Amino acid sequence: MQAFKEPIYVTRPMLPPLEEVENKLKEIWGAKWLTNFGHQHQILENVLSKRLKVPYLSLFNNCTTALMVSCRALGLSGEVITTPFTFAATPHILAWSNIKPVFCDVDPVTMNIDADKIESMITPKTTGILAVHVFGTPCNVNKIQSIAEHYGLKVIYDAAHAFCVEIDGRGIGTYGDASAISFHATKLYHTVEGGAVLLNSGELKKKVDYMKNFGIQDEEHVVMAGINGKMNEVQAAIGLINLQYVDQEIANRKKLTQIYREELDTVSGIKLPIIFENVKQNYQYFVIRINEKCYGFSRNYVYEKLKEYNIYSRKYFYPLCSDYACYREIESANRVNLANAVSVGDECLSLPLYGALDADDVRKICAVLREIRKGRSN
Ligand code: T4K
Repeated sequence: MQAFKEPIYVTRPMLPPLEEVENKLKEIWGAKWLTNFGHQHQILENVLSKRLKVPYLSLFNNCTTALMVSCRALGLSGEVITTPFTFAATPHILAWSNIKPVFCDVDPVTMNIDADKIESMITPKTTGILAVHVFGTPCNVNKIQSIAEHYGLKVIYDAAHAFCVEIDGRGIGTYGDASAISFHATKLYHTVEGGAVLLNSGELKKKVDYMKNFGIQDEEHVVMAGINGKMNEVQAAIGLINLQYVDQEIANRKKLTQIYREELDTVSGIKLPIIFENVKQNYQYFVIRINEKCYGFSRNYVYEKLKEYNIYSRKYFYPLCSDYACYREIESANRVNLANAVSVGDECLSLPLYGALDADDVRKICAVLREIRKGRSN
């Protein structure tokens, strides 16, 4: 089979018509207001809170700052229980606040933190749980909530991947004390770089808003120590434009996901992502798991082999965060206690998925995956 002429990346950003961006820029130029809670920012904050079905939303310059500020606003310290199967930002935001990340194994099905293992990791120093809705699949939110209530812990969700995800019609951002979402260019919905904190409490929203603006209340009052986490007007404007196109983007991805499912359903050794009937998915990623024994080749082999066809899949999330040099000495980073995370990290492969991807290209990627398998020895 011939390689693709042009590289096929794991994702491509949604790009709205350039004239619309130019028009918005003209509006911003006219207003001479480029950042610090301008008109675009105000509108986006309002529309997004409705769209994501959350009572309060605070825009940020990215999801990492949104997580850091959430962590500070909720007063986390000491130890926080988290997952090793995530992007670097998750444990890093703890480390940057002098909080020790405590790595808990994941559930082998959802690939999210295993709620049944959290309790055994709680110590007198534990102040919270930082769980990730990895690839947009919701965590076991009810179990996590009951553990948190029982032990007096705070819950933050890293909802970076979970734009518009709902459980039984309820916005994913309404679970826990705070959730942070990413609007990075590689995400389904983006503001180039950006993010938001999603909240149930108006008091907390006020605190988060101060914290992302140096703790400034007004010209003469700085009420707490803060940083600069603000989203600017150009980012917010791109966000407003992209909102008009995001439903189409989701619909396109849904179609492509169905093609992947049909084409790969019967390929032995390839496990498809699980579907939960009560969850509204966003089709952010399409992540398969490759079982070396049944498929005949390892995930790493497939990843390299796909490159020969000009297909750039990604090993999200390998290596595990617990294997990073900065964390591997932590007791909980011992791989013996993270068996599910280790296999998930070794088997997952994110295949290309974005709205502008051609359906025939998806069929060809699947054909390549079938072709690679044919080369096995058994
Ligand atoms: N928590 C979790 C669970 C996360 O996954 C993330 C971010 C965060 C927190 C933090 O969110 P932010 O602070 O970033 O808002 C990418 C993203 O940079 C990162 O935001 C994302 N997770 C992570 C999963 O993916 P890389 O290192 O894979 O990005 P990169 O530059 O290799 O891009 C991937 C592919 O996307 C490229 O091969 C081609 C394509 N691409 C990328 C960019 C930036 C484009 O076509 N155009 C572009 O402009 O991290």
